[in-house]
Amino acid sequence: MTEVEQLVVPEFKMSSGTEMSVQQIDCICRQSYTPIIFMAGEIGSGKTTLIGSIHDAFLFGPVGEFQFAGSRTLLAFEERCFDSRAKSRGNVPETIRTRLESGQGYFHLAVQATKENKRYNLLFADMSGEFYERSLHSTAEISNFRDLRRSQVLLLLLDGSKLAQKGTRQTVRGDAISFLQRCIEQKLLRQETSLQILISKWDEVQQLSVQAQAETLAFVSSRLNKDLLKRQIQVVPIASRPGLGHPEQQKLFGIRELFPGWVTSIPSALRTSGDILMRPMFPDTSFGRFAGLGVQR
Ligand SMILES: Nc1nc2c(ncn2[C@@H]2O[C@H](COP(=O)(O)OP(=O)(O)O)[C@@H](O)[C@H]2O)c(=O)[nH]1
Ligand SMILES: [Mg+2]
Repeated sequence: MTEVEQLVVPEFKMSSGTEMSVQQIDCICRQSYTPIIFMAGEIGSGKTTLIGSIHDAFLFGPVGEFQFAGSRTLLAFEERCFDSRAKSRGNVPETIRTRLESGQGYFHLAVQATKENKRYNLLFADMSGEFYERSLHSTAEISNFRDLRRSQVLLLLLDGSKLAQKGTRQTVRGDAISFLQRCIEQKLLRQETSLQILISKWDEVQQLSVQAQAETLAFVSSRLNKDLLKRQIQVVPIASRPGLGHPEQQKLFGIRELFPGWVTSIPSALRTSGDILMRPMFPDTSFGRFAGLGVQR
């Protein structure tokens, strides 16, 4: 072996592990279909804790029928849940605030379905709460949400502890309605994007009477519904990281049921109504047989 040959080192491409920008996610989206789960909500509504807790749960084992299969943003995930974990050994769990300058960062997760041995990619967009709040005061600011147009799911997080109180609930619901109406007017929220209203910190609402819990749910659903927004809406109570005193299995309360739907949501470009795209154009050739195996829902 010559001296030059000895010096040749194989080239490895390593990702930095930090949050990804919208330009950086294109390489993931080109490789395989990748649903984008877009998170919006005021500062402190629990967006960052939600993704941090999903990552945390995968460190301990599968989530439902999915197991962790990799991430290009491991460092970012770790950063988000480190503080939260450390504080949860104290009294109240606490998560670091998403910095405004980071604006909207993407988090990548690859999971493997244990039953069908199939790998899925998905991306979470964590939108700084400052942008949500600014968009309520200025129509121009809603343009910061333009990437919502390419998302399969919009998670709008509303702080459950504020919704449970009569003094604050009107503002939280009113802001949510204004935000959604602006997104619809600006054609950022497409009809095919699933809209899920997540009532966060449900562990705090659960400390109230059963009647107060039902009232909180009814208060949200009475305005945030199909009649007003002309589209299907799911309203789901969640607790990503319940406070101390709640059993371990209550972690990801409400999210475990939603997660499979996020993983398998199909971008509109791949969705077909009827079998037009799926029907083999050349049924007798190998190409035709391949085309016949198209995506089905
Ligand atoms: N009790 C409780 N607190 C939570 C939960 N999820 C988030 N929080 C707390 O709410 C605060 C704001 O959360 P964060 O994720 O930073 O909100 P963001 O600004 O929307 O990203 C933090 O102190 C979290 O620890 C939850 O499920 N239960
Ligand atoms: Mg945040």
